[in-house]
Amino acid sequence: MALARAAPYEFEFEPARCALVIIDMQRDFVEPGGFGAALGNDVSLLQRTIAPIRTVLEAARQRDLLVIHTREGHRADLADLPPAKHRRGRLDLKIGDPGPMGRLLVRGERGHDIIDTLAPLPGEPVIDKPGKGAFHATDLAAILSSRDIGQLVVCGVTTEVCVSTTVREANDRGYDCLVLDDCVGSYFPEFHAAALAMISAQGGIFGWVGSSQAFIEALG
Ligand code: TIU
Repeated sequence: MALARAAPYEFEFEPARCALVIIDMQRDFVEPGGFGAALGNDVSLLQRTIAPIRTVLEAARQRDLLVIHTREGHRADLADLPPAKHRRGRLDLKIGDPGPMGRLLVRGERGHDIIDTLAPLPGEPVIDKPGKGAFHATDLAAILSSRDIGQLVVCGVTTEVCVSTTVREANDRGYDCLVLDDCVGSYFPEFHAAALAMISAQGGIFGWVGSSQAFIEALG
């Protein structure tokens, strides 16, 4: 057993039953000209997460933790895109429309893929998800179950959207989640802070929040 400093109290974990889950570090959210920018956001606010995620990713690979990557996006024919999600925002550039990195949030397009710095290695599962949560309409639960994973260490973007939705889904499915505060980011600093506070409040109502440094120290 390993112990990582965290809030509301130390996160106790067994590395062999623990997975690193990196949420949606796609060009579409992190780079200019993608879906995040089409929503009206300043994507540069997310870029501070890249270096610490890379460090955690290397530590996890060294310790043979299961590493799982997720990507939000849709089929090229948009058949899995709910009309409500398509309409939402009254945007000039919508999901499926062409942008400088290809069609926005469409699988197989350059913008949909994970940034080079955090590119998955062969053998690391990539979960393509049509929603915000990584469990909804995916095989994530089956993959975690087949590897006997009980705990998730969560990184990625954005803190209050896809990270929080996934942590809440995981919590209801019986997983312990540790969210690394320097490895998650939002276009809205105040939402980032509130989302993290909501996770660890009330005795860890959804899970734990700690730093990447504390987690890496605990991994040894
Ligand atoms: N808009 C926003 O903050 N996020 C998303 O739409 N997706 C993810 O968080 N990945």
